[in-house]
Amino acid sequence: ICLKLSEGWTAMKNEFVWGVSSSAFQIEGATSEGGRGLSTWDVYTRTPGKILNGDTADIACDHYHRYREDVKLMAELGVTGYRFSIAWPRIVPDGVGAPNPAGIAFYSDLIDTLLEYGIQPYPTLYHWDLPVINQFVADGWLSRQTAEAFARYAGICFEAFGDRVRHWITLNESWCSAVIGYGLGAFPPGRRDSEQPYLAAHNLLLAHAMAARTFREGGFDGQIGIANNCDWREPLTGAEADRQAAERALQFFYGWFTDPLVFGEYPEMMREKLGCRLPEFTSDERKFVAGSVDFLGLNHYTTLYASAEPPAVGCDIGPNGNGGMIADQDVFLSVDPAWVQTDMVWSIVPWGLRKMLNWVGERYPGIPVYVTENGCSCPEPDVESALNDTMRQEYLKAYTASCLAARDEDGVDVRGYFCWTLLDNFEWTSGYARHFGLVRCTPSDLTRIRKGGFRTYRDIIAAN
Ligand code: PNW
Repeated sequence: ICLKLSEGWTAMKNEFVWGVSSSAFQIEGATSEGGRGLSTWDVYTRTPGKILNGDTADIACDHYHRYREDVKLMAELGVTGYRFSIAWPRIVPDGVGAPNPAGIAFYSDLIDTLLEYGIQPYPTLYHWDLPVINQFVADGWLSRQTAEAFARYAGICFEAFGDRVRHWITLNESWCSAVIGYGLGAFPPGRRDSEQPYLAAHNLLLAHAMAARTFREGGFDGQIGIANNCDWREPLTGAEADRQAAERALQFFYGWFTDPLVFGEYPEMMREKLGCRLPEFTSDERKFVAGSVDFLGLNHYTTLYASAEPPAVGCDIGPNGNGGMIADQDVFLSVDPAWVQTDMVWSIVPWGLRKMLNWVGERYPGIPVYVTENGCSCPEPDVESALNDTMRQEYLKAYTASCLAARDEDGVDVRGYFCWTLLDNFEWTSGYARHFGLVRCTPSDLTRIRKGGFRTYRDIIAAN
């Protein structure tokens, strides 16, 4: 019996998915090839002053032409899963009209190539590249029309790739779409508003739920989930007020975008605090919004302290801190000055991932979780520094250990870990000045160069 049990346990452990994550806009390039339509990010990157050094994603990693080489790199790494995103403007160039066969063919070939190498595809349907028409005609995520157009586009993907894809992710980091896009004004459409993030979030949630309904009613084989981001919030002190502040911060971050999809309602605390400023789901909507995820994704990078009162030190933590609509949560965020930071100015706090996974496991029992992004950007001005990426190597060892501790010691149902990311790429408003890759490449030298972290991650995967 013991032998059988241990065999069963080994089989379960072996099912753990080790993967890498990426997104279309950040790696593909070829922005005007293959019938691709324009996205809001194309327009934004071409607007002077928006992106560091005026970088654009027109070449990026040229993955559109080099995807076979990139899949080979993944095979060498030993991953069993690849989370990539499908560019909506490649599949439906004008957002709402006829599908584009060349776009469908590109992702179809990518999926076939992955399967040839025994790598399972985990496509994300929306990683921020909204077709411009949905922005300019429908006012983007402020309109329900965009959610409806998204569900239609999702249906086209299910039809085209559903015979080979078993795990679908609808939206990437809706918190960023809503808060950075409509609250802080740093992502398209660049709004700085205290109310729009709540409406954008509401339509994003409806978009997910409508797509999930299309998926389930279509009778496709497989599972559908979402990738929500959340950094850990640790109470600054043992005081009850700080514990509550940390809990509030987590509900305003992960709970905001997950509670409705599990329970059909925003977190009670948010409803109480925001009152009529928070949109409501109708009772009909609640029926298909609740229970619309088969699994949860967690994109996690860092940790901050949370407190009810301003802390004495370390309160200046940048645009994700206090202020704007973020003030609604009534929480002060700070860092421990002793924490080492990456060049995103994100602190390296590996135990935060374990606590975060426990929080997710407790709040949403019975739903499997995947770490859909986790990784580290290091200062790498040249090839030599990329080869000696000690910070990334240590980050990956510590964060994967923390992830596995949540599973093995705490019993959280964590099914996989996806490192962000395979290739150095277009890091949104930071252009090419940030380096998250296990492999170095730049638009001016597209040669793929394996970094030290590539070998570290390969060894972690080999040791399972
Ligand atoms: C995520 N923030 O972005 C995205 O899913 C990736 O596309 C991105 O490359 C990766 O993390 C690294 O940045 C984020 O300001 C962008 O809190 C900004 C924030 C968080 C995540």
